[in-house]
Amino acid sequence: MKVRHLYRKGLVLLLLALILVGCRGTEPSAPQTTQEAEPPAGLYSQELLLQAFQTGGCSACHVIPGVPGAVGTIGPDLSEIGRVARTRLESGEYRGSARTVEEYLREAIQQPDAFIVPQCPTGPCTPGVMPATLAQALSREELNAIVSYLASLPEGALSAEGASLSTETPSASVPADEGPTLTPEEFAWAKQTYFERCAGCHGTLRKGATGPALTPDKTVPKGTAGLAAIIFNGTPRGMPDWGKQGILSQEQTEIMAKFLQNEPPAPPEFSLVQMKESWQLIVPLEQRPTAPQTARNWQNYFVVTLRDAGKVAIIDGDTKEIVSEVESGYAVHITRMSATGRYAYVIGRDGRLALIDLWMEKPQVVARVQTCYDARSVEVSKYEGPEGNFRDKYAIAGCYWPPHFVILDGLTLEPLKIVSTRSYTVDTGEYHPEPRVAAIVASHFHPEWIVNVKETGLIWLVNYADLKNLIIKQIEASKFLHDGGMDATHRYFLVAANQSNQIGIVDLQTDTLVSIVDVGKVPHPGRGANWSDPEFGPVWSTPHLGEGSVMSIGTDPQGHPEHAWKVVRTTSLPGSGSLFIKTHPKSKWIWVDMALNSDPVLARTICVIAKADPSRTYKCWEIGTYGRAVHLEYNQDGTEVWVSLWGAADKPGETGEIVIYDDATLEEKARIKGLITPTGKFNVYNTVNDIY
Ligand code: DHE
Repeated sequence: MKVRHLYRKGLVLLLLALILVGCRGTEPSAPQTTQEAEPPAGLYSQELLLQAFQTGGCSACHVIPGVPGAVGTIGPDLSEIGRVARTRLESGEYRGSARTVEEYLREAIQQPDAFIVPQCPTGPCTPGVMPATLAQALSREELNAIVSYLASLPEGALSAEGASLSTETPSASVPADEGPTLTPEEFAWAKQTYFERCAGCHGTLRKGATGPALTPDKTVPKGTAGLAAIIFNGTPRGMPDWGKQGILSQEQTEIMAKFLQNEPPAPPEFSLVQMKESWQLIVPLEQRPTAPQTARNWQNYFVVTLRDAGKVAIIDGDTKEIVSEVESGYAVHITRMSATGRYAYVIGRDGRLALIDLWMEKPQVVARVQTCYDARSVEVSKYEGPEGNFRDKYAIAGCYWPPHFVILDGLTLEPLKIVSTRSYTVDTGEYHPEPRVAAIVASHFHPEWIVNVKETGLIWLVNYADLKNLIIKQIEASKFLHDGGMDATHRYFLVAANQSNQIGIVDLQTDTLVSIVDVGKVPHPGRGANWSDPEFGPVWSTPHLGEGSVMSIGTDPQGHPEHAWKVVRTTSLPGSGSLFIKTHPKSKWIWVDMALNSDPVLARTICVIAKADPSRTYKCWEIGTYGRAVHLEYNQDGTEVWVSLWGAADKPGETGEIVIYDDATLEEKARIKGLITPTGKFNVYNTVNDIY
């Protein structure tokens, strides 16, 4: 008689023996020890088994067949744990005191560090990840049920067609409205922290994008312990290890885990009227300089995000001196330049937009406005041609919450027009209440912005020639659009649909979709890198968050039609977690980071690939002894590469610096020290001219 048949009846007799589990719990009940005599196997219902896995939070860290949502990658895959445990016991590799598979599994749950298996999905398994308190969260019956079930694997695995345990609707037995309770203080803290740390990837309404959805139907089955484990330890697909980094305590990860099991609180809307009320014209046009007041080469300025200081530093690329430090928005994100290069537009995650005049002797903010509560992108109007001259005329800010974009006067930031991006997804046509605005790029072919609407997967071409009769063309691409840039001719725009593992390509001359290309796991190009491959001709490259590779796509349909819009080359990197890649037309190298790799050494390592031999990396090295190496930018003449060493604002001596390399020799030239969490750096000339 097959075990799964017994499950269907709700009662099962398991006879098998058991291995290592990685479940965790926090709320103590009766402590259990290996000394206690336990029944060898149990009679238990599927409801009890489901409850047991949920209480232990096992699915957050492990793959467990038949258990809904158990696809965790922090601990070992338990698909065949019964058999694996038996082999381990027989091989002599095991060093604990268990004699049977069941004892082995029981020990793994009650004393997780008694025996550490060598390999976890992300690298070597380490002690202390699976808490010893797990067993305290489980009743004796629950523990027995887990042990018995795991011991039966793989033969005893529940089938997909089996009982509710193996369905895709895990919330069936746990109603979504039964989230754990929090005190008002805990709730307020979690709400704010979620906005600051989590909403960027998971969405304000928690419907998911760069990170998975965190609605109660998904989170309740994982349980407080399981969610807290993920928040604490991170995941190999790019979720930061908030606990291990020391940013959240164990207690705080548990409060956040409870918050996530409740319905997300509805955030407020933000109207054009509110925007206008927030608008400050600090230096009117007539009081601004009519010619550069500085003798410095302002076109070689770098505007550097000092993320956690809420500031940008304006650094002279020639002398490496900090010319000015300017207050901008909270957790400042990116800067773009006006078409003439004179103005810098800095957007903070809080939606505050600052306009900086780089012609001033000491650049300062000349206008401010709040565009929304949560923003990531800003761009300017760059078009000059038969359809008019729009250089420096408009700016556009793209928001995560509310999901909209705003068109503003380019010289004063007066808000002119607001457009919601709420609509229907490209694949199934479902209504999405929070389609966030990701990258925005200005076309050189038409008076248009390319506005990438993340969750719906639509690329909107917004024609700004007539704001009163706004024309928007919607191009069907792929869901989870995030970041991207142009090819070397600026005719084509390539954007990562990150969780779809695809790159969407648009022809900006004809305003049509060219292709959607499959790439590796979670592409993250920044704006990408354009260069000429010795074998395949002009290509645009992206690295990935989810795998250690750079993929290059042919971009020359005229000269190399056989390679156009195909991945023609994959270059391996030593690790995943890449955020940015960069090159320059004059350079013989392609530079790439691995900033979000969970190994601290790789996180501060950068690699270069030689354009002459792109089959492998030429050289990789650590740029410092702490922090993460992130984002690369060339100086105006393409002879230097600036890399940020992203430290921690509260660690004196390790807050961050910029390391400058000679691009010809790859030798270090200079360090600009004592910066607070430098991340993105935007060279005026290269940003204006889309050189990357
Ligand atoms: Fe970014 C670009 C969104 C986290 C540094 N980032 C972008 C873009 C988007 C985006 C949509 C493209 C803007 C454009 O071209 O118009 N970023 C997000 C997020 O949603 C995410 C994943 C999570 C969040 O909560 O914000 C996120 N980003 C980060 C960081 O943690 C980084 C590394 C550090 C920081 O300063 O915040 C970071 N993002 C950057 C940088 C760019 C960027 C430096 C511009 C790259 C370029 O060369 O153009």
